[in-house]
Amino acid sequence: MKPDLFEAPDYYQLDDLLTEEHKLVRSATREWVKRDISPIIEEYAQKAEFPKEAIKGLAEIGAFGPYIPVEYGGAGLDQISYGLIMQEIERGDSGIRSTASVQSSLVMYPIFTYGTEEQRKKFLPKLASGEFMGCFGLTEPDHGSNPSGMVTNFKDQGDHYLLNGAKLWISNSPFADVAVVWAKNEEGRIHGLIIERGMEGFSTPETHNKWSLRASATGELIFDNVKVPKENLLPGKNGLGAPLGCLDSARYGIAWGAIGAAMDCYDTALRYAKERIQFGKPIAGFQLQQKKLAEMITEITKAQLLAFRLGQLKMDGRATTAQISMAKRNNVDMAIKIAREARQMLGGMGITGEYSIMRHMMNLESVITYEGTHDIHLLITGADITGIPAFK
Ligand code: TGC
Ligand code: FAD
Repeated sequence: MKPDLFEAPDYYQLDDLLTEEHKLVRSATREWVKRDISPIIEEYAQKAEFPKEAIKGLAEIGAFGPYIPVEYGGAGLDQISYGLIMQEIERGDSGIRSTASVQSSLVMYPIFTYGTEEQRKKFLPKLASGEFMGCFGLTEPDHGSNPSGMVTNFKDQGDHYLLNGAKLWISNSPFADVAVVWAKNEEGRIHGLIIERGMEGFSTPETHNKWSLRASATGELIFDNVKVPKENLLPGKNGLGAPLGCLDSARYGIAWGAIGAAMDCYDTALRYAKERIQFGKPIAGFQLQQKKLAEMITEITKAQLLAFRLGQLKMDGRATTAQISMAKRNNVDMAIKIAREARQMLGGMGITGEYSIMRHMMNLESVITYEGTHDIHLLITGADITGIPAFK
């Protein structure tokens, strides 16, 4: 792969709106990605393997629980810093960002928000340091967009619960030490349970043959009469709103992350277009190529503004689920379109692993699907503005 010469576009001088802490957090993450991810990521994506050596670095830059308080091992940062970390990591690779998203928003967030003090103390510091890796089990083979139909269930056996069922498409499951799993009790109410590796009847087979997110490990969670200690139930919230609350946090991170992937594609295409000579001049001098580049920077700038304002709303406690949906949907769509255009600008070279664009493009096919598909997010906006849910 070519050396990482990334220069971040900031067409509307958004840096003026960032604090010194935001800039420090961003530059630490950017430097780590350049040093530790860019040189290795193509090889790991080609061999479809998660680079486990990235775990230590992710913990050190504060990517595991950026906004979790310091007393529980988190970085104690604000929501804009969290977004910037996700942006910079996804600039390197969506799969690495996925690992950080899952650990922070889908494992640490529910334990912090819905867990007991004992659960927080037991799990959060180890998750923040990367000693424990986590995964989040909501999706099932027959219930993806419609998680309320889930069939995974647990029964009260007096001194423990008995868990049965299966989850599919679970990021990090093949190597996770703990899984936050959503299952129905005997009354059909959804609860979160912390499942630990080693519990009898719990297995995590890996899903192979992915053309997307190849540097992220994806798998199943299978529960065959798993005895779960009662203290592993998350007591703070139940019902579908509990997992959906975690998704709000993860989707917010993805809205920022997708900007990173788009910036990398734009920056690569711009540099290539200025250097590549055809018909006696750089291809950047042709109007058709300029149209692509001009549209890319316009869309990136709009996405940056959307994410920044959403971050402000989130810090004020005013960001709604529908606002987060809009940003996730818009920014991932923006990124995938830019990746496709940028790929074409590199001609044949664009399909090789010498450049990051094709990898981003394929990764974004997962990002546009997980955490709510493109169409589900449109329906969330539709329901919000009309007051009429059209899901069913
Ligand atoms: P609906 O009737 O709308 O809501 C059920 C209950 O939940 C409440 N609620 C929320 N609460 C907190 N936060 C939110 N964001 C909430 N959204 C809704 C709601 O008020 C209601 O409460 P109550 O008390 O009345 O029961 O539910 P629905 O069944 O109609 O579904 C709505 C729909 C389709 C939008 C929802 O199910 C959905 O978002 N589906 C998409 C599924 C999804 O996103 N799955 C993601 C799986 S995790 C993943 O992909 C990780 S990828 C990891 C990586 O980054 O690698
Ligand atoms: P389906 O729900 O079957 O949807 C198929 C198509 O139908 C989609 O285009 C969808 O938009 C459309 N559709 C569905 N319902 C409607 C409707 N009402 N109206 C109009 N169109 C509709 N899940 C987890 O729980 N944890 C994870 O860590 C996780 N990681 C993932 C990693 C990867 C790489 C991938 C690909 C997925 C991951 N997922 C995870 C699962 C992901 O959230 C689901 O794939 C996603 O929610 C869609 O569910 P589905 O694949 O079952 O598609």
